[in-house]
Amino acid sequence: MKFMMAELCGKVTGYCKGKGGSMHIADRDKGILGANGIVGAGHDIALGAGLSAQYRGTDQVCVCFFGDASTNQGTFHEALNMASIFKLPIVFVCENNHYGISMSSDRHMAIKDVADRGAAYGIPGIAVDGNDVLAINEAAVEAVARARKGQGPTLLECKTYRWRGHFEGDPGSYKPKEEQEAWLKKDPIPRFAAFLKENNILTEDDLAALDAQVKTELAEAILFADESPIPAPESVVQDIYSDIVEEVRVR
Ligand SMILES: Cc1ncc(C[n+]2csc(CCOP(=O)(O)OP(=O)(O)O)c2C)c(N)n1
Ligand SMILES: [Mg+2]
Repeated sequence: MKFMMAELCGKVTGYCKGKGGSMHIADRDKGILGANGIVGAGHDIALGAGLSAQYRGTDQVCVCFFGDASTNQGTFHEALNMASIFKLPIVFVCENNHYGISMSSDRHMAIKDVADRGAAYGIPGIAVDGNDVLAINEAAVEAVARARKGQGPTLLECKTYRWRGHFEGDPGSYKPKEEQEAWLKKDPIPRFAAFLKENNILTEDDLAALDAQVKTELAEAILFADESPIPAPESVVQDIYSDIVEEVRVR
């Protein structure tokens, strides 16, 4: 949490030394190849990661997260086709929040379910309630097992909703009020909390303690980011692929 917060604030202690920012957080030690500011670019990066895992004969599975609108990009279709014919160990997870910036999914695609797009490539397309933790877990476990058995990729569509605007400062006035209200009632956090209580897994006190723990963790992360230094100006030419910039600078 604290390295992530530091990265968001452009601090040297961040995951990418403060040079990736909110769009490009990566942690290769954890197998996180990074987010990408180019909508649709992640599908092809995942394809490469899946091919690499298969080529090296590991039991790794690449999990690729993306939005509903990104599935209209050519990269999505190319990646699904190639992943399918090579039977690559990839789980394509679409977080369908029903909007691409201000455009609703009803307007940006002619079908209801992104999951249907799997059929065009011979890939199982599974649509699940994206606000139900256990439903997602069940579908994900199955998709990962399938990938590990060498049976190829799965397209998992998790149907959910974007509560706020596309960015802070976007009032989201294009979202119908009734639609917004209906989705707010499906908040996955209280839903899962209720499940845990009903099944005597956690008590009300346990949940309150968990809540307090998360708040503390967040406060510590913010403090860590606040107190961390900004990167040195010369670091702008470090950690890049080419040394040309360094030569230019030295000259
Ligand atoms: C190639 C490209 N085109 C356009 C944009 C501008 N853009 C940023 S986010 C976004 C919408 C993405 O919607 P979706 O894929 O549904 O993801 P969400 O933000 O809803 O999670 C667009 C068009 C971009 N970043 N990259
Ligand atoms: Mg979206």
